Amino acid sequence: MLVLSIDPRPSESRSIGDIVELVRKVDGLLYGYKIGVPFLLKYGLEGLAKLRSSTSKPIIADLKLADIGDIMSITAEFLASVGANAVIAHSFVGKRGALDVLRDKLRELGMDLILVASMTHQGSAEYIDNYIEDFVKLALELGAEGVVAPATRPSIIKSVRDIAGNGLAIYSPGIGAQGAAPGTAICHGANYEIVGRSVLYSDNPVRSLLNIAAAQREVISRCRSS
Ligand code: BMP
Repeated sequence: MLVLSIDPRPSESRSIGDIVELVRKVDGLLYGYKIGVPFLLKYGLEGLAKLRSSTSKPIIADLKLADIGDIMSITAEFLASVGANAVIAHSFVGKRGALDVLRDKLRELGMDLILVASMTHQGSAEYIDNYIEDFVKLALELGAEGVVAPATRPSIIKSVRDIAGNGLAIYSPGIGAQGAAPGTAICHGANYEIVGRSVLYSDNPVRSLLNIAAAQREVISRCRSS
């Protein structure tokens, strides 16, 4: 139920080979991986291809696309060419000429669409959070696989789950570096918790991930038995 977000810094001393080695060690603890702009700037599409060949787990390309449909579709083709399984896009660009076009392209490519319903940072309340219900309904209408909702604000996850029913997976970032405790988002209705820097940037990423996975299991078993 954990997704590892691989967001290297520019000063990252690890090569993509080192990342692949880490992936081999932690693969069994994870549902999948999430990469974004920092990964592509650091390791390129070739790096993504290497990540692909090191795991059979889902790889989510989190570029938070927000463009016209044709251009988002071209981006999706690049990502599909190296085996990414899903793409995250912003909901606010709307359906017609944007997300409907992307959705059709992703279907053709055999990839999933994940839309942003709400975000972890405080500024999400300034604009995005006024439209959570619309965004979740849009995700359902488009046949998206899932939405992103913040582990930092579990009550939002609960309302997203209420609107989505079982129609969407909920991916929830914010564990660790942004302060959310492992397991909390899942106890509020999320399917997957996303963790990045508190694992990747720690002195011992494998141990950090093991600790987070154990904490997640404990919190989930407590909330499920209460
Ligand atoms: P970290 O655990 O290092 O805070 O990483 C969280 C990851 O989730 C980052 O890749 C970030 O881009 C992403 N994310 C987020 O933090 N908040 C959101 O609302 C949506 C995200 O995709």
